[in-house]
Amino acid sequence: MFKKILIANRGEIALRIIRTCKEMGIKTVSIYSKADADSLHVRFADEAVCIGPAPSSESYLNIPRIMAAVEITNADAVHPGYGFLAENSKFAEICRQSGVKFIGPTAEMIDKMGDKVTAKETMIKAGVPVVPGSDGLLKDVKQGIKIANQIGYPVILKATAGGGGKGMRIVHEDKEFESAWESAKKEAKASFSNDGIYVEKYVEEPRHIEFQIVGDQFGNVCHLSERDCSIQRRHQKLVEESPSPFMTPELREKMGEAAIKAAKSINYEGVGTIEFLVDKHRNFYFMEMNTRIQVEHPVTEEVIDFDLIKEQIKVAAGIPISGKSYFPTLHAMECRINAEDVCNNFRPSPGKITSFHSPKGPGVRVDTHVYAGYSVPPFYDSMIAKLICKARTREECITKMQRALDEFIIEGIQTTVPFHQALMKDEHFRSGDFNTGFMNTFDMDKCKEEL
Ligand code: MV4
Repeated sequence: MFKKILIANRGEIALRIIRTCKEMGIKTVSIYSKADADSLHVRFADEAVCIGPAPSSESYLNIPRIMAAVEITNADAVHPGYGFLAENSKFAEICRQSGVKFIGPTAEMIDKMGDKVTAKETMIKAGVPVVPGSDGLLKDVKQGIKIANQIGYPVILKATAGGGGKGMRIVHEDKEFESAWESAKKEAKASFSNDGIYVEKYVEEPRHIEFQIVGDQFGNVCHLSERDCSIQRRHQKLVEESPSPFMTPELREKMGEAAIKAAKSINYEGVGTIEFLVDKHRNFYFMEMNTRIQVEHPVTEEVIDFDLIKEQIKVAAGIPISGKSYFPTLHAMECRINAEDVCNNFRPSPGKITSFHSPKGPGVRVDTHVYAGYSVPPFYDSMIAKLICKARTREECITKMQRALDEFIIEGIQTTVPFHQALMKDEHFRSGDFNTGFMNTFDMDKCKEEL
């Protein structure tokens, strides 16, 4: 087992990793930027190294500085968390070459899934369902229009280097195709320095359902059931839950099997997520694979009573998994609490938290790095806490979430708590009748009544 893990991250996930390391008897090293000197991840780690000024490019994204911290502290493994360098294959490779274990998959696995056309080809070979579309990258507009007519409009143009919605365009007819193509290409080039575009049938009003998987170094893969992440705004998830209200035992069986096939096809090592689009007829299609621990991992931890960070560290250390898959027997839901003003288009609201009280009680978990007196810096992600509730049924879980949201006191900044309070009252949400388009029609004025 590792003796000392350097955590190449900040915020709640850095704390989350430190906690598991402590329980496993592993020493921890935090790195931090000048903006994070007062952060709890700095206080709770055994050692902490300031690696640079506030901008991520000079701190949490700066590989040479992080490697210097690894060297001076003699850490034998690096945990990247999520975001920052978690899916950076260069970083994973530099760690490997330096003799430090990157807690996650190999650079090759990251690259295979990071390029969407390669990932899709890999899934087709593995027998995992994908959305019908072009066979690889599109050469030109003419070929694109031809394929669009074969599969039928509407279609969606996607950047092969994409993810998170950048370089994506929905096209309804031939005459829209060229301008969509030009702007998708331009956006992809600007965002990823890669303007490769492919096309597929546009799945209307899909649900986003993802499967948590774990693979070990011996080729064993299991799934830990699904999470429904359909409540999103501009590709930012707001609420996640497990099980999905749309799931059936038959569908879970089929999707779980496909998720395992997907991970096995690349000999996947580590924790990962297979994202699927699910249409209203319960057809499902591979969308992307995330080769990291995700923000919403606690939802799965709560429904199957599992420490996913511990599992991640164990497989990285070469310990085999049991290989059996898990099914949720409880219901869990996570609300992301962001420092954002929901009445002003979710505008970031950094600043000093003057008063802070987090909800407690049976079935309530809060993963956070903030406290009264903490200043939310304007440089990073605006998520300040995750409120996770679990109960025996979805209905009880929502009731508990409402109770917990009402207990939250956060003063000095605006947060997304009022949005979640309004959402929990929404009839469509409560009945499980939603898809990824939900936020397009949600009446944000309802949040005002919660202030
Ligand atoms: C799609 C789709 C419909 N049809 N692909 C969004 C981000 C990127 N990962 C892929 N995305 C989508 N791909 C086809 N063929 C709809 C989306 C999509 C979406 C997916 C999941 C969650 C939220 C979403 C919001 C808008 C669009």
